[in-house]
Amino acid sequence: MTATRTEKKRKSDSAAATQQGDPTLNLELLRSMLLQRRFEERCAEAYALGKIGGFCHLYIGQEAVSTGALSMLRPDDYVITTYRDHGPALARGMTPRAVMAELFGRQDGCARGKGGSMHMFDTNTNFLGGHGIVGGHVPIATGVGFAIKYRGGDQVIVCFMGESVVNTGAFHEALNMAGLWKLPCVFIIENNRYGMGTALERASAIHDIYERGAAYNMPRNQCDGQDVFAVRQAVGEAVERARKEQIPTLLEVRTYRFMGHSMSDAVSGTYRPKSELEEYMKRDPITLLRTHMQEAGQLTDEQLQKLDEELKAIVQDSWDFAESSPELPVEALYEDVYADTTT
Ligand SMILES: Cc1ncc(C[n+]2csc(CCOP(=O)(O)OP(=O)(O)O)c2C)c(N)n1
Ligand SMILES: [Mg+2]
Repeated sequence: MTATRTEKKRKSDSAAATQQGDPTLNLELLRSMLLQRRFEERCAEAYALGKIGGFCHLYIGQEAVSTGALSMLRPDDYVITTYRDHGPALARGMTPRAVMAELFGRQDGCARGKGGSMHMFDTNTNFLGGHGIVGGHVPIATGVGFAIKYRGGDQVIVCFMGESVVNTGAFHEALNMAGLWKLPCVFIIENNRYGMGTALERASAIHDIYERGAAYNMPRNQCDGQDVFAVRQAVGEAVERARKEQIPTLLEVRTYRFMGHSMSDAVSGTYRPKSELEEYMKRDPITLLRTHMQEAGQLTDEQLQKLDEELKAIVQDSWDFAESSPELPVEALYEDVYADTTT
């Protein structure tokens, strides 16, 4: 790492440290992360019971990325992500009911149950999906960045992606255009070390993948994705640059998924040593924040238990809501295929 980059990282770390004293903010962050965790634990259960069908990729272990990043946005900003989208959808403020009903394939889901796990969408929160094609959504993010600039707005778009995305052609085209045209995009690589069962080192010629930003003349940075404060700091800088100067950023956030790639593979898998998983689980983002708050006297055991019970009840409510929501009739298959642009 060059001196400039080391300096940049240190700046991020120290500024992040100064933010850690706000108990109200910390409680909000904890709440957001714990909601995602409790929600997805029940998703795994519902999947095993056959209530959720199709693909289902859990976000467990990565919650500090969604919560940290999206806590730096305004409501009128935009968010787009991959199929690993339940966590970001909840962190953006989509209701657990709309997300769970979508997972259950029911008509009160955000996409009327037609999209399922990989396709959370919500116009109220400017959450633009939930995309199943690896790399396919990155050009959309660039397009949204272009639209913002064309209309003279000061919003930004945050685009999450896995680290495997950086080896797709769409990534290069989209980042080149964003860099060339100076679009207000914050590209966040959630580097959880694996693309399905393939380790980053077996797939990418370089391993500090934020360096790829150099090819697009883009500011770039790397931060610890298990530390919600570090994510907030790094994303905050990128968002400000995008909003005020319309300069895009490539940010690599180092994280880890605690579950398998999707519900179809085992928790650990044969592609990664159990000891590695255990080592990363010691840096559970929720435990890190919770411990920080407890040590700072910002959270008692009773408060934590109360919060946890409240969130479990919210998730149970979303499950009950999803179960009671009807399935669409078969004829509805032909609806929502084309947009009516005549009205
Ligand atoms: C174009 C394309 N190729 C292959 C796949 C199959 N596929 C689904 S997820 C995935 C791995 C992606 O890994 P990464 O980008 O690191 O994201 P993560 O799953 O780790 O969040 C692959 C290869 C796909 N969905 N799209
Ligand atoms: Mg990955």
